[in-house]
Amino acid sequence: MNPKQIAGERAVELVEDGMVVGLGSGKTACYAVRKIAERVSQGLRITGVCTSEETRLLAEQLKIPYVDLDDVERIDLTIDGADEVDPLGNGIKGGGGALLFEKIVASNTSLNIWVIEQRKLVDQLGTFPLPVEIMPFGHKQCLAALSEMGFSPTLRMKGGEPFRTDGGHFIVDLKTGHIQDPFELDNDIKHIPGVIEHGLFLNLVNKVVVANREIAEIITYR
Ligand code: A5P
Repeated sequence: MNPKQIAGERAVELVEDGMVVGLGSGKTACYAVRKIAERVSQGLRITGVCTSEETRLLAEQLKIPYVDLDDVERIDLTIDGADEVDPLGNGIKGGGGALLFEKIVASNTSLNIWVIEQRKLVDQLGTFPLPVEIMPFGHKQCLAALSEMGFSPTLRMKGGEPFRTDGGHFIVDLKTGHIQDPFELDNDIKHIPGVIEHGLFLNLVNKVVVANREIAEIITYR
């Protein structure tokens, strides 16, 4: 079976009746959403909170009940994908551009679970380009500031236009190389005017479901 499917479906075993569940974005999270829909059709009662418009459309199509984040106090459990995960359970997310809503949802979740293929486990973060969500207003100046920090920023494009996030912002992908201190980088990037959020998810994930072609293993970090 596809490792993304194995990881996504394994994580859904942790979903319990009555939970408010964060529905992640990306291909791996999509397998989890489909599995949740299957359990809902068999009687599981959950309330979903979506991390992107794409996931909201999928939840709608699969008849998973969902509400806005503003309609709940807290999310019990969120299942989401990731692009890289280090040995301390820090990660890079946002390959699909949903990082802002994903981070807001993750920050308001009691149990965060990431679902990944084994190849995404790394010794040090930074091989995957770090997505940074920025304001369209003054984006050239923001890119210049990121360039001065030595990151060779690339404005993400789609169909000849800058890619727009669900929040209406742009995404810049940074070549950071191996990140020695992700907490320092978090602080440095956030201080640039125009930066909305970045894809470093630090101290946020509780469990990671890691899958290869046959099995899924669960690593608990915090
Ligand atoms: C969406 O913006 C991302 O954070 C995804 O969760 C991440 O890129 C993993 O995606 P895949 O599961 O599609 O690899």
